[in-house]
Amino acid sequence: TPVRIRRALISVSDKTGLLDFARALHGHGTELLSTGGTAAALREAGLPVRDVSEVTGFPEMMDGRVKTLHPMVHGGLLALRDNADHLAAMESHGIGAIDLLVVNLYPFEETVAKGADYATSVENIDIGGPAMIRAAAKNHAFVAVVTDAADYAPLLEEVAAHGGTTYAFRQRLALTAYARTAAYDSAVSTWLAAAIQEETPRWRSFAGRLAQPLRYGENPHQKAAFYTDGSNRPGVATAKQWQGKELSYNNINDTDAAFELVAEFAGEAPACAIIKHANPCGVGRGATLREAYQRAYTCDTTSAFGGIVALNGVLDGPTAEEIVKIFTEVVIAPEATDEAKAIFAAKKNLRLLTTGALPDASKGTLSFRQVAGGFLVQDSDVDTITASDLKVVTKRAPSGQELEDLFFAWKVAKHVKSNAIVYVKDGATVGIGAGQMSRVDSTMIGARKAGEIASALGLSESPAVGSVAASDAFFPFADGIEVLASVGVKAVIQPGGSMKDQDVIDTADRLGLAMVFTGQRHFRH
Ligand code: 93A
Repeated sequence: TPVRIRRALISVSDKTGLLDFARALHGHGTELLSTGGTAAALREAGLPVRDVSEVTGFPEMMDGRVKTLHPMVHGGLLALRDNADHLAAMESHGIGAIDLLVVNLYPFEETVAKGADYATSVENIDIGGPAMIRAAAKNHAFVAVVTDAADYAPLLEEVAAHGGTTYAFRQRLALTAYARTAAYDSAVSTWLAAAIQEETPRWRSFAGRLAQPLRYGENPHQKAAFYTDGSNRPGVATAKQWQGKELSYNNINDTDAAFELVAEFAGEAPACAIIKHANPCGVGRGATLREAYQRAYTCDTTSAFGGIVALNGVLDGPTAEEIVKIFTEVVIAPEATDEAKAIFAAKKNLRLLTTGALPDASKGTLSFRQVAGGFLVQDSDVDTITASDLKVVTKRAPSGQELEDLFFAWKVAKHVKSNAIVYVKDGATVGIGAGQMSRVDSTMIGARKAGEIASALGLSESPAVGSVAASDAFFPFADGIEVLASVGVKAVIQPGGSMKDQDVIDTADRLGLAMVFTGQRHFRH
């Protein structure tokens, strides 16, 4: 039988929706107990409310650190209503049963995100709230616990329909409650790890916070949700969405891939990446963002349709005008001008996200991959190379322009699924081969893509002629080098380290290619 809500304890930092909810409870005959600020808000709205301090017989003390941590509260939450001993204990100590707990916690995550100092952050670690939440959730056989304002309406509907809360409903609230306290403690742990610059605890603190249930997952028959990790890294998780439909699972995944790629070009010339299925189909830089976009688009005009566009600078009007010429799912940039926003406003479905800043490409977070029975955790791939890391292995060294393009190609290759081969000419990709099981296939696909640009633009020769190429991992055989040379590639960047390196170097020398080894690989699966 449903549990009638005779008494509710309400203690909320975020008072959104509180008054209507409390008024409705009062209307159902529920007695309201509250802590200081919450009680004051209810009283001001004319609702009858009892102070927890009256129930405990202790004032709130130590700056509020101790308000609800008392047997009169915890006994009322934890007592089993069908246990004679528990009932006797309640009776002899005058403990009243609490049937509903409504708590939202001190805003620790928000406080940290605002850049609060250490002491302020510590003071925002809620102790009494999580203790009550966990107590009420444990006793879900009898007690309902609401930790999210989104559950106010469902709770009232439940009460209206059943005269109280059903067991199934309380179970659901309990699991939400434990997810919340787990994420909360995880945020504290993550913050503390960052504050003391200790890497190890990060590995233990990955209970995320539910940010948004998604309509579905990668496919419509898969349920999905979006969780944030409390790191506040600028990106799709923290972005402001100005317009367009809700982001989908695939949108979020692709938008992240796009933005992390352009973050490689922070502080450099305007750069743009267009992503499809988590791979770039074009990356370009230019004197302006508009030019960077055009050059990224030109790399693969077919695949760019319905793509995700990321920019490393402020989206301006001219760039926006260029982008709206074709159908694009999402545009993400650090900022957007009013002019750009006005141009996008005419495209209702186009989602515009701004983040305020680019993420620091040299500082990663953790990357997760689920496998049956567990998951893999690793640092995200943040290593980069400088000129001093490069080893010229061929007779010919790359020219200055080639070297610049090699660096560009290498940065892009890091963001392409393996096996990755990236052709670049004058600061723009001209062919990308991604996700093949053999490296030579990726090499041929990239070359074919370059050929398609030539026919699309009516060029007499493929832009692969005179280009450079990056390979995310070593060439196991010389065949890939032969393909590159046959389409006109002049210089190659790759990790090196194959048993056949000598063969690969000899082939490059024979075909007049310059080649550099990075000693570092960028697998991405
Ligand atoms: O400082 S606490 O950890 N000590 C407590 O005993 C306690 N009890 C409730 N914080 C405590 N709370 C929190 O106070 C609740 O989780 C809620 O976030 C907040 C509500 O305070 P007020 O009603 O004064 O606005």
